[in-house]
Amino acid sequence: MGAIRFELIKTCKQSGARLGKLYTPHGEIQTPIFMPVGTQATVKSMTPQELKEINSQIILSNTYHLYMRPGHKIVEKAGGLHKFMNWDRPILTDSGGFQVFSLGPLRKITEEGVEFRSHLDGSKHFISPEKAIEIQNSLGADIIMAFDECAPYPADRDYVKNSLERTTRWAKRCKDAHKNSDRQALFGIVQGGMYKDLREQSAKEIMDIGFPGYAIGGLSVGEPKELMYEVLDYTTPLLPKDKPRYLMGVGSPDDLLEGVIRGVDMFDCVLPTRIARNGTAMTSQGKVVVRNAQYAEDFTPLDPECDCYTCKNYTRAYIRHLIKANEILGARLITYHNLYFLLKLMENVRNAIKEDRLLDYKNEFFRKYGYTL
Ligand code: PRF
Ligand code: ZN
Repeated sequence: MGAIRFELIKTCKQSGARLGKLYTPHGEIQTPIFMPVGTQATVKSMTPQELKEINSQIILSNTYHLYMRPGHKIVEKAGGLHKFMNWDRPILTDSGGFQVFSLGPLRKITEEGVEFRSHLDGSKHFISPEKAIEIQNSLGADIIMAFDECAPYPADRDYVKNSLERTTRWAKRCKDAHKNSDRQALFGIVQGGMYKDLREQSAKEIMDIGFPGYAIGGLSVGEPKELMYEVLDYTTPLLPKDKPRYLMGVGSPDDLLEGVIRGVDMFDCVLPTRIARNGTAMTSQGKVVVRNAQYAEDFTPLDPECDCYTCKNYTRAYIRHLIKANEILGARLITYHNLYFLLKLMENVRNAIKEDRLLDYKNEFFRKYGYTL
């Protein structure tokens, strides 16, 4: 018995998008879904109670950060990540591969794994595929990720080919090291950069190893949006229809719509929470940089079409004041709204798929929203 079961409910006749249900040890997830990011075992500024209020079904956390601080052994002692952070719904942990590679000059990649210096105190550490799984087994998330290498963009073919082949060998080692496959589903990650034949090679190799779900990594790494859509156009059809598909690190409203239409079921991104903290809201009319002077006397809500707690009770002028004064409530109120906005968008997307009208919904959304984010 595996840890999860995926049910493909239907495919939208107009767009090809998928509607599904993912059953996990901590409950069901309606897909397509957006996963708020809680890097340090907290979705910045949001209590689990608030996350539930806005219907977050699953959140993501990070192996690398929790390994460095407070340490996976402490989280394990607490009874696992769910208990530690008081979140009883599903959690997915990313493997740390991507985060470690983001450290730039602080890291060295070998066949064995990645050596790096801590972003906190400069101390030396080593993460191998086996270690990434050991840490994720201690954290106890419902879905865990293979340890991969995300090639930078741009990167030449030889580099990308070597890196995807190492990612395949690491994926096999991750599967062999995984101890809790009855409680935690390990997803494989397809790499291959922007090269069609390399995406095909990676998808085949990762699928040959066999996983209960597949992620598409190596996208949204600085390439033009059109190129990402093109890679998705040929990559998602390579993946099995009966398993969930997760596009890693993607979460602007337009990318969510374009991804869903290309057959993606799961997304995560720091974008809504990150831009909230510097005073930017995602709204039905595009992004509103509420920090700007033009909103100083604007006594309307962040998004007039939104019915979240923030929009029902506070004005742009007030939230702008909070942000300018560096008051933490400002970041909290925008974070709450931005996550509500994306989760609501995904709910609307699921309803549109049900009724075979996702392309109509997308066109209507873009007409109002513009293409600003
Ligand atoms: N691999 C992993 N995590 C990721 C990515 C990846 O390629 C990306 C790429 N956008 C985001 N997060 N393990
Ligand atoms: Zn709102």
